[in-house]
Amino acid sequence: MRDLTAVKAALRQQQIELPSWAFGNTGTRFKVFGQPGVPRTPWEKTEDAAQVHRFTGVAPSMAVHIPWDRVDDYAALRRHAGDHGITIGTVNANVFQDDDYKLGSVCNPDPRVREKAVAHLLDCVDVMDATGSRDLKLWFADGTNYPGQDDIRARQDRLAQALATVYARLAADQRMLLEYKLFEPSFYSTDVPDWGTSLLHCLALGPQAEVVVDTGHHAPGTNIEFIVAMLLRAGRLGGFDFNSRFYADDDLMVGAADPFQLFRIMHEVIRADALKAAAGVAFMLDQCHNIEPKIPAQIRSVMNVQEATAKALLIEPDVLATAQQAGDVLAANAAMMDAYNTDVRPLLAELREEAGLDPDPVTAYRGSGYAEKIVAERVGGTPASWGT
Ligand code: RM4
Ligand code: MN
Repeated sequence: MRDLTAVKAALRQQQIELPSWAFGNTGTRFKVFGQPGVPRTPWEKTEDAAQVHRFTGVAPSMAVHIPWDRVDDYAALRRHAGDHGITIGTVNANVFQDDDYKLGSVCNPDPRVREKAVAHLLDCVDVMDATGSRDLKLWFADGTNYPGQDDIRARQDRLAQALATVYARLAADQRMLLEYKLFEPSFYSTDVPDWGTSLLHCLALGPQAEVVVDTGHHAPGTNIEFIVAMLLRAGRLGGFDFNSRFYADDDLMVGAADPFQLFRIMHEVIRADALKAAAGVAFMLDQCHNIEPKIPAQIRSVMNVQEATAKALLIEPDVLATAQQAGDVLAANAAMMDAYNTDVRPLLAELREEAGLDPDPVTAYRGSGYAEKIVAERVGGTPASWGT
C-alpha cells in the first residue's frame, strides 16, 4: 500500500489556476446562452474565482485574457485579487479578434499588422509587470485556409522574429508559454499546430520559453501523455490548459470526457516529480461553461484534476518499476489499473477537512448563498463574454 501521508502531502502541493473567461458568458458560434449573475467586469470575475479557491483550497490564482480583462489599473486588480485571497496568474494575449488579423497576426504578410500584434504582446508583458504574473501565454490563431495562400516557411520566419522580440522583453523571472493547436480557426495550415513546432521555437528562444499542452488541441486518439513525457524530459513543459474534448476543441470540464487520459497524464507529471510548484508546470484550466453554472463547474473541474492526481499518486512506483523490469506486462498494467480504479473521493474529503474546508465543495458552495447573491446584485451592465 502506498503511504497515504505522502500522497496527501503531494496533493497539498498542487495548485490549479482558473481562467477568468470561464466565469463569463460563452457559447458556440450558434448561440451564447446568457446566465444570470455573470460578472460584468474583471473585478467581479476575480471575486468568482476566489469562491472556487475558498471551497477547494487549491486554486489560488486566476489567469487573465487581454483585452477581455483590460482595466485602467492592473496593480489595483492585483490588490483586489489579494483582498479576496488569490493572485492574478498567467496573462493570455489576444491577437485573434481584430479585423486586422484576418490573414494572421505575427505571421501576417503585412508588416504593419505584425507590428501591431507584437505591440500587443509587449503590452501584455507590461500587464505582467503590474500584476506580478510570471507567465505570458501565447496562442496564435494564425494559419491559412488554402494551399498556396501564403508561404509556410516565410510565416515561420515572421513568427520566430516576433517571438524573439517579445522574449527579449521578458524579465529574468518571467516566462513565455507557447501553446499549439492542430486546427481551427485555420483549416489548411496552422502556424503553431503541434508540440514539435512549439518546442522548436522555444528551444531557439531560450530557457524562459516553454510549451503549453492544451488537452483539447490534438487530433482524436493522440497519446497526450507521451507528449507530456517528452516535454518534461526536455525540461520544456511550461504548463497545461486542461479541458475535455469529445470531438474537437470542445472546452468541456476537464476529466469529463476521459478521466483515464487525465490520470495517465498526471502519472507522467508525477513520474517527473513535477507536481510541486517549484517544478514550473502550471496546471491551468481553459474551459467554457456554456450550459452549466460557471462557479460550481470550475469547482467540479478542480476536483476532477485532484481526483486524477490522487489516483496517479496511488501507483506504487516500486511495484511498477519491478514489473516493468521483469517484463511482466500484466503486473505493470495492473499497478496502473489498481490505482486508477481506487475511489479517492474519501481521501480527498479527508484532505479538505484537515485543511479546515468542507469535504464536499460543490454542496458547500451551493449552501453558501453566493450564487443567489450575485444574481440579486449583478443587475444591469454588460455581462462579460468573449469580447472587450
Ligand atoms: C484558444 C486557446 C487559448 C485560450 C483561448 C480562449 O483556443 O486555447 O488558450 O486563451 O482559446
Ligand atoms: Mn488553451
